[in-house]
Amino acid sequence: MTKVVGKPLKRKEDPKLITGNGQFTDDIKLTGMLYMAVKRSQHAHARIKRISVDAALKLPGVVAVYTGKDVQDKIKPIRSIWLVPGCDLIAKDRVPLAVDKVNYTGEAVAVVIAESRYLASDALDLIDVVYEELPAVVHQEAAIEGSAPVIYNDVPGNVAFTWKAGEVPEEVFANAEVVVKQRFYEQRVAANPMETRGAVAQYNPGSGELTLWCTSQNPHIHRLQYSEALGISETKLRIIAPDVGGGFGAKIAVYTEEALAAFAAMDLKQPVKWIEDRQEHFLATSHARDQVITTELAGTKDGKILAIRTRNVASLGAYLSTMGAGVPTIDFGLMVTGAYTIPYAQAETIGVYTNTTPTDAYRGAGKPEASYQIERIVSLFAEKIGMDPVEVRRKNLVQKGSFPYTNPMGCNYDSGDYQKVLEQALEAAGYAGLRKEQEEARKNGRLLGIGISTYVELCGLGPSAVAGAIGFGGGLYENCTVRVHPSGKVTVLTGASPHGQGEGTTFAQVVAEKFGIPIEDVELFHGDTHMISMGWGTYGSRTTPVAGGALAIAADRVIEKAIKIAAHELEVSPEELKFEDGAFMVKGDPDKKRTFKEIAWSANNAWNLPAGVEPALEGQCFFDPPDFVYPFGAHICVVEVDPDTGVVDLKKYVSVDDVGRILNPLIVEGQVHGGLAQGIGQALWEQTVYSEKGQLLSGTFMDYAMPKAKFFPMIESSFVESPSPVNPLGAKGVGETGTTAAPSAVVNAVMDALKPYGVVDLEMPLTPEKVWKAIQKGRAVK
Ligand code: MCN
Repeated sequence: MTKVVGKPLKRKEDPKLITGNGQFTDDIKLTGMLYMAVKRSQHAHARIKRISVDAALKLPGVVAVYTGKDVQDKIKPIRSIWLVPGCDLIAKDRVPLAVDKVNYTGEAVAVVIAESRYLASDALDLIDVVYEELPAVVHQEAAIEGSAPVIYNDVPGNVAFTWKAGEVPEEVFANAEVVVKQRFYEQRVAANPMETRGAVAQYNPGSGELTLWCTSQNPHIHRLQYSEALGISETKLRIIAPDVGGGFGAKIAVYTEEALAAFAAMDLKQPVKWIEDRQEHFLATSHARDQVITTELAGTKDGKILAIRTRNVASLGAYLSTMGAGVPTIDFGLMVTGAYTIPYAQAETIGVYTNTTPTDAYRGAGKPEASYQIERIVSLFAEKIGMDPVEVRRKNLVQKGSFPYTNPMGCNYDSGDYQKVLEQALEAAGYAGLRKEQEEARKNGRLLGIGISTYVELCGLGPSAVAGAIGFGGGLYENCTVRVHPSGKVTVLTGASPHGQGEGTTFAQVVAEKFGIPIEDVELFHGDTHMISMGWGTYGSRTTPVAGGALAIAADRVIEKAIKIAAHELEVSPEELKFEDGAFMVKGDPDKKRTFKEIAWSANNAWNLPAGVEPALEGQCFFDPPDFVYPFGAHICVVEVDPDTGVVDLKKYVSVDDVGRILNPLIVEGQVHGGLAQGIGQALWEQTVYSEKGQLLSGTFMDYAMPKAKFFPMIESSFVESPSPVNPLGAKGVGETGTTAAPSAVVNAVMDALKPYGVVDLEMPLTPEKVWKAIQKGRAVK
């Protein structure tokens, strides 16, 4: 049997999806199904004086209309689950429908249930809501000024919390030879998965069971929260995440529309479907980033970094979303020192309510922000002391041989050889040659820039004890069942919930190799709370390190049991057997053997089992890893800026990543490229924009610039594999590496290109207009 782990196999799940045979939430059609549409506020901040629904109710085909008052005693607010401790957090939970006041444009005020989606939509126009507009505050820095409108009377200054970690003694900065300080703005972005959110709810009034198909990255968390919000037992609530067309973090959060569809289905005793349209998605699905980060670095003239101090003013939006407080605090703050051995670090985050859509996780969640500020400030430091940015990195990167390395915030970087990764990237990019080329280009007035990012990321979320300590309202272990059928075919059940990442293939590779069977014989099932006892979902690049760890152990348990049965049949002791290439062989007598398939049949028919061995062949594991994993990488970006138009042309992008042991290099490369598209998208094009009054100005794809394939050069990716010691597969997560690495690599490159004009920093996205204006300003100064 050839090895399959580590092979670039095509994804098993793709033929179904690319031939249009997937089943997404919107594909579900049930008899007697009704449709829900949501009436949303057009104001960012307003008192609701009156809502008249009579005209909507009179429209033929409209079955029901619910307002905030109708449901306030029936659906509880959706709690945020990440209540970060020690920061006096004032949590404002999402209410199902606004009752007295709306706090952001797009907030739901009523829902219509009708016989068709179109009727439901038409009826929205017949609902008359009378508002008294209030002054709104959109930007977090404005929101904490004394004169700002207050959104909640019990949240003075709109400050939801102030969080602090680490401490830098004052004398470190006071005595430092070099201090660099810069304000960075991580602009607000939207996740924009191809499939928007949606739900189909079906209630059985006889049994009291509610089935909710929804676009979820973590169905068990959705079950936990919707059972609480709707007052229905977890045993009666089945959440199914069917095929999910991407999530990128936005489908972790627990929202209210799904709960409203479920409530309506129970109330009307008919199935109800709600599918978000793209405009609603821009308005109502969580946004991300939106953090103003001021970073100070203390260092020596010869390039040693002594301390990092950050202050992050983060916009939470109008409510505290599911993981809203954790992203700019724990996720961000613990990683502010990046991949460097910096003795001192301090992070402070101020979480601020604003009249905007709530913010939450988006691919990387806090780590791209942490990585951006450290990678930018390190490059600015290099600039200030006149040292090549590569040299500064070489001097400060965590050294090979010092793993596990504990950073000043207490994170234990698991494994790696950061120098090797950096050198491989420099070699692949032809760094020395590039610098020469740049010199020549500058002589000719061409603006060539080279940017470097040596990021490290915290992912593979677990262990549960840490989750408890940081106020994460759940566990972070993972659950896996490996079930061997009588025919020898294998079903794998995981508590994770992949939605595009490809574990249907990589997990099958692991099982196929362990059992010595074809990969076609293994099927992965996920995303159904009635089928899988528990799980915490797919996010934080945790599925491979954590759920994959559970998978490996569960598969080993199957082998352990199968060996006992084979030994019994072959009349030898289990110690006398070895299991290789799908056969249980007597050591020294390999012809005396049983195949995996034969033992699958024996175990399941149970005719002749050894004493004390139960029938069937199934292994289960709840794996709670001892620590997180820390992928590392060195990315090099080359750009050329057109001085006349400000257009940034991406000329080259090289990535070298260490994501531990790789299960499938094709999928891993795809994950890196996907993440890069989003990371580069943030650097150059994407931004969610509000007007001063809180109107969303980027509510369509005409206004929100998504990355397009034609904008990218051929990305040159390669890998270094340092197995992680914290899980049985030795894997680190890969899903978020690109979004974490790319923004600083690109912005460092553009700033390098603009160096002749004295430009130090520009806020992302680096649109042609912004870049052109900076060049004009630079020209004026020259
Ligand atoms: N893998 C591997 N070897 C490794 C690490 C990973 O072969 N050493 C493979 C995995 O087995 C899996 C894929 O790479 O097939 C990604 O695995 P992992 O890094 O464990 O990440 P998760 O599966 O937990 O996915 C979450 C991550 C996150 S946080 C976001 S956001 C994200 C992402 O992955 N959203 C995605 N990738 C996405 N890809 C798609 N298509 N759609 C999304 O919504």
